[in-house]
Amino acid sequence: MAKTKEELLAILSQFDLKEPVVSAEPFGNGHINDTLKVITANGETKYVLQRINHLIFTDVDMLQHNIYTVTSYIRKKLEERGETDIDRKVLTFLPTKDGKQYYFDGDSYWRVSLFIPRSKSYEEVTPELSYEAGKAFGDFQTMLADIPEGTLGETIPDFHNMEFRLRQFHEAIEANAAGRLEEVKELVDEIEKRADSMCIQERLYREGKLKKRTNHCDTKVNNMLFDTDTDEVLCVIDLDTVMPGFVLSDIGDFIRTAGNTGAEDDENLDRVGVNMPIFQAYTRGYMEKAKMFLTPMEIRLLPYGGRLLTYMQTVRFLTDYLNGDTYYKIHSPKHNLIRTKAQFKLLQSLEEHAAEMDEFMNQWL
Ligand code: ADP
Ligand code: GN1
Ligand code: MG
Repeated sequence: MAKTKEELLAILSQFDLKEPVVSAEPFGNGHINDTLKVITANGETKYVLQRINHLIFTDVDMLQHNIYTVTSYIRKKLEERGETDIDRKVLTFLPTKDGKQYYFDGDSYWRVSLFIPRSKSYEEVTPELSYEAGKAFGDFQTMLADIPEGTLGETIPDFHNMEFRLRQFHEAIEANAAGRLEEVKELVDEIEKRADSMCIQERLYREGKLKKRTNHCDTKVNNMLFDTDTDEVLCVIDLDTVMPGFVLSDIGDFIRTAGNTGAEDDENLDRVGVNMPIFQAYTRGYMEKAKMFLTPMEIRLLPYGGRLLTYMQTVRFLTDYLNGDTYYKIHSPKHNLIRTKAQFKLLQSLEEHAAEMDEFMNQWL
């Protein structure tokens, strides 16, 4: 439900803001939450206001507790390293006037963070920026590697569990709620063909050969802020899904988004394919920071991570299309189908480049 300017200002007045604000305007292009930038009387953007999608993040207490824990933990690590300008290197969430981590207005949940000045996010990166991003996401995992087990909850249970995503997919096929099954039969077959080979992580975990680590779980290229002056990475953002999971998530989603020569929802499939220099640069940066905690098996599996996350996203978009578009925000009636086709095309391209990508990993094995 859209809010009026007055309603948004009333929501903002619940938070312990340091400066008076005059408006909040749409910002970013996420598929789940609503993000707004908050502007002060002298026209400066000072805060970011977000409406949490509580149909998806059903335990808002856990969500905000996780985010508070993660940001405090990273802040402490940055202080120990003697870093300066820390308010631009980790998100700062502001409490409400009664000391809570979010505000509930009767139908929606809201949170406010400090806007990070002189920063920008990218939808596309160069190999240089990709290398910086790899280091930053690797460092993010490193900083959280010693967070005690059990500290962070699973904000969306089984979020990147491929077996679970396939179960949801099969339920959607069974129900055929929107009557769209016939239209997507070929895509369904392509997904089924690969199902078994895409559940390696869950099997290795059950066999005790793979452990869970703290992951960001949404390492889309636009979930990172770069310094507008130096193009160095400042800060990892969008922390809703930071939780224990399998390590391939955080390389996989970056390859899926930044390592694509087309867009996530490109209608021109000729544009979609893997961008090898972006993959190589990201992997180099990531390995520089993460090599010390990765096992040889995890290193070997990193290119598989790109295929897995692209496959998972194909399955998730198609599931939503079959269900009648109940999860992702869509901008046209067939948006989820368009997204599915573009992700599947990327998957095929990743499959074609699998041997070359595997070979690239040999330098660390
Ligand atoms: P979502 O993707 O769920 O909409 P994000 O938290 O990723 O939400 O924010 C959307 C966009 O807003 C980001 O890609 C980034 O460009 C910008 N942004 C978010 N938080 C900040 C912040 N604290 N400072 C500066 N820019 C921000
Ligand atoms: C969603 O909110 P956003 O756009 O960062 C989704 C991710 C998907 C992504 C696909 C909580 O992320 O898992 O990979 O869309 N987030 C959730 O673009 O489901
Ligand atoms: Mg985001």
